[in-house]
Amino acid sequence: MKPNSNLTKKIIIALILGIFAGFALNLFAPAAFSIIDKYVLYPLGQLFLNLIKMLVVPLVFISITLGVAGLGDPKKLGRIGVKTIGYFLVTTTVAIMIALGVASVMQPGLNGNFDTENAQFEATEAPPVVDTLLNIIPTNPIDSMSSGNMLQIIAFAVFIGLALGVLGQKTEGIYRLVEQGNEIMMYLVNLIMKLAPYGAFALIASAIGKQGWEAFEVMGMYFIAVMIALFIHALLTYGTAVSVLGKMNPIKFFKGLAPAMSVAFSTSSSSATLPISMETAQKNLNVPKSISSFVQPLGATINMDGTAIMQGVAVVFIAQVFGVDLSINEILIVVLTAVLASIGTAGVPGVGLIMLAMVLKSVGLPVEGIALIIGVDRLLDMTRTAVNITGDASCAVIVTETEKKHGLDEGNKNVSA
Ligand code: DAS
Repeated sequence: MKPNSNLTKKIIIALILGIFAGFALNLFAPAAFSIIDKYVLYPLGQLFLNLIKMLVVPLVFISITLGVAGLGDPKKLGRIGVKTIGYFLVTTTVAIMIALGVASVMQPGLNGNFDTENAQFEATEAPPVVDTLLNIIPTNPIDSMSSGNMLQIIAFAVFIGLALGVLGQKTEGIYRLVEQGNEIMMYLVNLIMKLAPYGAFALIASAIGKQGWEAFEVMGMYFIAVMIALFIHALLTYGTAVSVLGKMNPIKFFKGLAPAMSVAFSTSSSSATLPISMETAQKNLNVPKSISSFVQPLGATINMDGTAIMQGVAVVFIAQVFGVDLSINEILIVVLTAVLASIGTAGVPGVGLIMLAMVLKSVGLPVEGIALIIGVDRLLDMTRTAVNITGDASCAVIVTETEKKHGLDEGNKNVSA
C-alpha cells in the first residue's frame, strides 16, 4: 500500500499543532502541562514509538535477508556494498565540512554569555571504532537480535541472504517463508502508521513543553547554525546527488520521501523510522526491494549525516565558548572522528550527543560543553534524524539508477517463479 500523501499531511499538521500546544502549555499552564504530559502525551507518544520499534529487528533481519537473496549474485552484492559505503563516507564528510563552514561564518559561540562554570556532563565511553568494526560479526545471532545489536543483525542477515541467493532452488521454501514474513511486516507497518499523526503530536508536544522557549533565547545562534547546515546539506548535497547521479527530480524525491521524513522528525529515531523509510522508498521512489532492504537498514545504522552536522557545529561552538582556537590539524581530526562517530551512532533518540563526547575528546575540548547545548537538542535531534534517513534514501535511489546497466530484476534469479 503506497504511503499516502494525506497521511503525511495529517502528520505535518499534527506536528505543527504539537509545537504550538507545547509552547502554549509551557508558557501559560506549566502545571497543567505536567499532568497532561504524564497521563496523555507521554503514554501516547511512547505507545507509537514502541509499536514501530517492535517491528525493527524482525523487519531488518527479514528485509536484508530477502534483499541480499534477491540480488542473487555475490558480485552484485559486493558492487552495491562498495557503492553504498562509498556514498555514505563521502556525504558524511561533505556534511561535516558544511557544518564547520557554517559555524565558522556564524561564530555561534562568540555572541552570548554562556554559563560555563556550572556546565556538567557525564560522558559515557564510546566504543573504540576498531571494536565496533570487529563486533560486526555476531558470535550469537539470537543474542544480537534480543539485544537489538543492529550491525550484527545486518551482518547475519547478509550471510543468510547470500546463502539463499547462491543455493537458489535448494532453499526455495525458506526463501518463500522470508518473502511471506516480509509481507507480514509491511502490513503491520501500514497498520501502525494509522497512529502516526497522534503519536507525532504527542511526541513533539511533550518535547517542546518540557524544553520551553528560554533555551532557544540563549542558544539561538547555535540552534540556527545547525538548522542552516542541515537544510543546506539536505537540499544541496542530496538534491544534487539525486538529480545528477540518481537521475531523479529532487522535488519528486523529497515529496516522495515526505512520509518517512515526518516520522523521523516525530520519533527522532532512524531505526524506528526504518519500516516507513523502506516502504516509502519502494512505493514512492521506485527503489527495488532488494536494494532498499540492503541500503536503508545499513544506512540507518552507520550513516548519520545529520548527526555529523550537529557534531561539527557543536565542536566549533564549544571551542569558541571556551576560548579555544582549533588548528587545521585539529579540524581534520574532528572530521575523521565525526565520520567514525556517526558510524558508531545507533539510530535512537539523542545518541548523537553521547558520541559528540568522543569528537570533543579527540581535540581535547571540555566534554562539559555538551551541557550547554542539551537544552535545544531535542528539536535538533528531530531535524537531524530526518536528514539522516534522507541520506539513506538518496543512496538507495542512486544505487538503483547505477545498477540499471547491470539489469535490475526484482526477484531471485535462482528461484523458480
Ligand atoms: N536521533 C538519532 C537517529 O536516530 C541520531 C542522533 O541522535 O543524532 O538518527
